[in-house]
Amino acid sequence: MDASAVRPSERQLAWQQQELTAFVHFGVNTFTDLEWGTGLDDPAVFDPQDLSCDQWVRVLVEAGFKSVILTAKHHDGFCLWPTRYTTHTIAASPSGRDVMAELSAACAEHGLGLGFYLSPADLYQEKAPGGYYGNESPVVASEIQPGFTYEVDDYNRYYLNQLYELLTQYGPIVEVWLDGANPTSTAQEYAFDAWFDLIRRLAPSATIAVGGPDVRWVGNEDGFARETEWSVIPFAGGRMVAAETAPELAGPAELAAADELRWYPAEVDVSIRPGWFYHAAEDNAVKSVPELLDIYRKSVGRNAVLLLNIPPDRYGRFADPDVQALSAFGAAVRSYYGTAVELPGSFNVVSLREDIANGQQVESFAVDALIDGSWSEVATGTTIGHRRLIPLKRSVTADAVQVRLLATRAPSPTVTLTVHHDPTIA
Ligand code: FUL
Repeated sequence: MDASAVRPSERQLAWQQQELTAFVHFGVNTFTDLEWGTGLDDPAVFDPQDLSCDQWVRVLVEAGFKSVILTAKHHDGFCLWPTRYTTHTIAASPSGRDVMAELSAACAEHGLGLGFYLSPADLYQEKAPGGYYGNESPVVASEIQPGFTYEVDDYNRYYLNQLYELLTQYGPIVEVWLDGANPTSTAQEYAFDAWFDLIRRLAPSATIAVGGPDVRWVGNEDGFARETEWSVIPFAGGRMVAAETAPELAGPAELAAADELRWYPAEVDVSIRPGWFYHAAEDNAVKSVPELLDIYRKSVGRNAVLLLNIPPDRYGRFADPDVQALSAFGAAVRSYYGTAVELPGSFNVVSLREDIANGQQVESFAVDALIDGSWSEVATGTTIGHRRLIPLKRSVTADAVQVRLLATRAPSPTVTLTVHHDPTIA
């Protein structure tokens, strides 16, 4: 197998080029102060008095985000759109406002991509009388819509119906996020093949992330990718050779054990606050700009996409500390990482990029700086991929820089080197 020959699909390439995507966790938990709802939460608690998806989207666009993924349904099963298939939705809440529709309109107006999280685990369907989750119903031919017939049980029919609504009623969808967590151990098979088929047919350019074939979970929720982060991933028997959380996914041992290689890039999901949902008690724990920039270097700067969660508060708005942090983070990214230092000059970050349309080829590299007439090595690293950012121990003043490719999978890949100054690095 030739790892140098593996290429991203068009949808994976477009996804990676976004670099910054936003997550929005919003739902009954916002009002009950929980991270995981019970499933029997009263829809009446969902009562944002000043809901403004427009505010979320304006803040995100200004901060440089390219798309947003809403928890249309979290594990508790409460739906933020008025689905026809359960009454456990915003339609039973005091305002009845369709959050998916309002977010979709704001995204269309401001040019932000829209994605959704539709939790496979569903505690309402598991616990409510007559619920479908784990009800041991038979697998039967089920017509979701004309032309969309699948052999599935009750819960998978419910899930496919909801996917159909979300993919057809809210404009173009760029990413579908299939979380793997399950708060209980109730047995329920997921008909992934049917789900993926429906998503591909209704939204061919949408990535199917985390539980899906296009984008993999990086393996932690703390905001960092690996120092060596490959997008070319070894598979055997249809599964990744190493666990998603393993320290190494695509080293020589994993490659040797593979019967297939796939382009399967990493996404780094992390929250701007300790929790995924809003809790007033965490208003003082919003990540600072230096922390966010550290996450940026360790995610976008390690060949991943950053999926940063910003949870709206009980009014239905991003809270002030989050707005301030996001706006300062966006300005810092533009100024420190969007603009290169011209040499001669001083810098404390080196940035390398491979053109991943041609695959991921660099296995190791070194960067040298021309200081007072002689070259000295200032940074070394392994993989590059879409972008690699390496902070230096101290600032360097140089006349020129050069990259040396020490090991590559294909001859002479094109690598772009720039240098940057980030004053927040201690
Ligand atoms: C996890 C979930 O259990 C959390 O509540 C959150 O949604 C996170 C992004 O994924 O698996």
